[in-house]
Amino acid sequence: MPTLVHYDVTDRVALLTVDNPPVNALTPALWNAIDEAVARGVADEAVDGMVLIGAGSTFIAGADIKIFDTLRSREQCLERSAANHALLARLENATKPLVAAIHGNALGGGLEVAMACHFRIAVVSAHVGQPEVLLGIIPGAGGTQRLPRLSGAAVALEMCTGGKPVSAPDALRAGILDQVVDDDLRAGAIALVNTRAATGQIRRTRDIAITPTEAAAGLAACEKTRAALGTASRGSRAPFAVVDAIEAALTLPFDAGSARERELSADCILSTESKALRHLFFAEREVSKIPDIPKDTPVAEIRRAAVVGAGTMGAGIAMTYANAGIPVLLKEVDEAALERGMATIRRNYESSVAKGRMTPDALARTIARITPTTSYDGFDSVDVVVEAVFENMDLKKATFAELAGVTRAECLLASNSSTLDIDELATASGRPAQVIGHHYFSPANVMKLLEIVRARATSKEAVATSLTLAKRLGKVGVVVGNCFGFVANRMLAYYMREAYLLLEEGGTVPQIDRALVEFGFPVGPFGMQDIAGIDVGTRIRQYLASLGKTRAEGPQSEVPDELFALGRYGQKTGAGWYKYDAPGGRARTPDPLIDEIATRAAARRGVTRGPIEDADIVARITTALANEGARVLEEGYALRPGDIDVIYVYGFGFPRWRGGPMFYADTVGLPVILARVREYRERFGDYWRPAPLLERLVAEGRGFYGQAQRSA
Ligand code: T1G
Repeated sequence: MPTLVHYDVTDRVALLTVDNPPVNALTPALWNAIDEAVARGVADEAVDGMVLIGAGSTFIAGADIKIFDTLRSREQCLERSAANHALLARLENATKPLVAAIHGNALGGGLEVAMACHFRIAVVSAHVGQPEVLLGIIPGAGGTQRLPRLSGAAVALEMCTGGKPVSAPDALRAGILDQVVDDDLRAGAIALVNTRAATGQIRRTRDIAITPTEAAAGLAACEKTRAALGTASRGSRAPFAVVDAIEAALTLPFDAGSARERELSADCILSTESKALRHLFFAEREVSKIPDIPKDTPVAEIRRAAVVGAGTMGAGIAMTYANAGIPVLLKEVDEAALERGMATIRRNYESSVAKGRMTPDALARTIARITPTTSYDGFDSVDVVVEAVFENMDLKKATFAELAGVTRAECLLASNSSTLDIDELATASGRPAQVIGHHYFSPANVMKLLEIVRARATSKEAVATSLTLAKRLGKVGVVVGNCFGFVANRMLAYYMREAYLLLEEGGTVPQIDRALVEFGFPVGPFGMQDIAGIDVGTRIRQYLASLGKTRAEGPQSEVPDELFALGRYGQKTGAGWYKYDAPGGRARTPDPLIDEIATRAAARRGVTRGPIEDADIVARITTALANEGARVLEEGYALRPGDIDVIYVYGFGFPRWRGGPMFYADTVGLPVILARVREYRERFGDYWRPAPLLERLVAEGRGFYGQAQRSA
C-alpha cells in the first residue's frame, strides 16, 4: 500500500504531504491516513504545529467520486458522512496549529478538510471551491456549515449553488484564506505555523459565531437564491438542497446544522440526478481515451490554421481558433462573400463586448488573428485546414483536391461536413492519412462539442492531434466512425422523424417543443430547427434523395419541405415552424398555418389525427434516440455509450441531470424501452425494428452500462 500521507518534520513543524495521484482524491484510506497523521503530529513532542499540503499538481480535489456509487442506502450515506464529520472534528480539535497549504485546487472535500484546519494559506494561482452541485450532490463534510462562518452566507451560497471555484485572492478577500503567497508555499506555511504556535493560537472554524444581523441577512440571501434558482436550475434539486443546508448553518448550532447537512447530502447522493451527473463526469474524461491510440501517440503542434468557407459555420470556426490564440486564415471565393463572413464575426464580437463578456482591446487583439483572403497564399505554412464549404460532395471533393496541392504534406485536412462520407474526401485529397472530420455545432464559437470523425485511413496521429486540439479550442472532442450523419446527426434524424410524425398525428409545434423543454432540453426540436435553419436540413434531404437515400428509415414527413418551398427557413427569414417578429428576430408566435399543412400531410399519408400526451411525445423521441444509439454502438461508430451521452449533452443540450440518451434509457429500463419499440412497430410499422443490441441486453438483463436491469 503506497504511503498516502508522508510525515516529515522541519523547524519543529510536521509536514503532512497528501499523496494520492492524480488529484489527491479522498478515498476512505486517505481520510484515515490524514486522521492518523494529524494525531501523530499532535502526539509528537518534536513538533509545535502541522502543515497539510498536497503532493503533485494540486491540494485535495475532493472526495473520490467513484465512492458514491458504492453507497446503496441512506443509512450507508449517513454513516459515511458522520464518520467524515467526526474525523474533521478531530482535526479541528487538534491542540497544535494545523495549517492547510493550498496549491492547484482545493475542491469539495478538499476545501472542507482545509476549513477544518485552523488556518489556510495558498499560492496566488490556487483555486478553492465547492463544485458538488455539478455532481448533483451538496458539500457533505461540513462545508455548508464552515464556509458561511468564514465567508458569510452570500459568498457561501454563490460558491455552493454555482459550483464555480474562486481564485486565491478572492478567497482571501472573502475570509476563506488567511494568507496568499506568490511562491514558496511550504516556507510560507511553516512560518505561519510557527507564528501561531508562538502565540498558542488555535482557531476552530466551528466556533466562529454568526451574529443575529449576519443570520438575518443570510436568511434573506437564501430566499433570494431560491427565487433565482427557481428559473435557472431546471430539474436539478441539489442547488436547492445546498440552500437548505446553509440556512441550517444560520439557524442551528454547528452540530445540529451538520446533522441537517448529512440528511440532505444522503438524499442527493442516492438521486438519479446525481447518478447521471457523476456518470457524465467520468464519461467526459473517458471520451479522449481511444483503445488503439496510446497516450504517447505523437501529436502535431498547431501554430497556424486556415478555414475554407466563411459562411455561418466557417466564421464561427475561425472565431474558435482566434479565441484560442491561434492565427487563422479565412478563405472565401470572392470579396463579397468574405465581407459577409467578416461582418458576421465582427457582429458576434461586438455583441460580446456589448454584453461585457469581452473588452474592446480583446476584440481588437482577437479579430486581428483572423486574416481574410480570397487566395491560398499562406496555406503552405498552416498546420490544419478546416473545410467549411457548402454541404455538397462534389464541391467538397474539389476543395480537398485543391488543399492537397497548397498545403504541406503533414498538414491536417479536416472537414466540417455534418453528414458526408469522409472517406470520399480523403480519396479526393490523395493524402487520406491526414484527412479527418471536425464536425462543429452551430454556433461553432459557442457550442462545446467537436465530433471528430475517423475515416478508414485516418492516421492515429491525426486523431490524437485532433483530440488535443479540441481541448485547446475549449471543445469536448468525441471520436466517432464515418457513417452517414456520423453519430450526432444520424441519431438526430430519428429524433426529428418522430417530432414531424407526432405533429402529423395531432401534436402541435408549441406542444411538442414544450414537452421536450419540460423534459429538460433548452429548446424543442422545432425551435432548434428554426435557429439552425430549415433550409439546411431540407438541402441535405434533397441531396440524399438524389442519391436514393433518406436520413432516417420510415415515413418522411413532407411538412418541413413544404415550409422550405414557402421560403420559411426559420428565424433568419422571420418564419419557420413559428412566426417571428422580424427576419433574424427571436420573439416567436405559433402559426396555425403549420397545423393546416400537417393536417393535409397526414391525410395524404392516411394518418388519423388525435390528441397526443406530452409523456408520449417524450417517450417516442427518447426511445428513438436509444434504439438508434444502440445501432450506432453495435455497428462500432461510437466507442462507448458514454460517448453518445457526451455528444447529446454538449451537441443538443440533452439535460445533463438525465445523463444523456443512453444513460436515461437505462434509468427508464431497457425492458421498458424494448417494449415501447415493439409497441411502436405494431402501431406504426416495421421501421421501428428493435436494435439487436437492445434485444440482447434485455435478454441478458443488462443495461447499456452493463448494470443489472429488472424486466418490464
Ligand atoms: N474523484 C475521482 N477521480 C477524480 C476526481 C475525484 N474527485 N477528480 C479528478 N479525478 C480523476 C479524473 O477522472 C481523471 O482520471 C484524473 O483524475 C484527472 O482529472 C465530501 C461530496 C481537479 C479540476 O468535483 O474538477 O468532495 O481520466 O482529467 O483537467 O463534500 O478533475 O485520468 O483516469 O479532470 O487537470 C468534489 C472534480 C467531489 C472536483 C483537475 N470535487 N475534479 O482537472 O484533470 S465531491 C470535484 C475536477 C466531494 C465532499 C464532496 C478536475 C480537476 P483519468 P482531470 P484536470
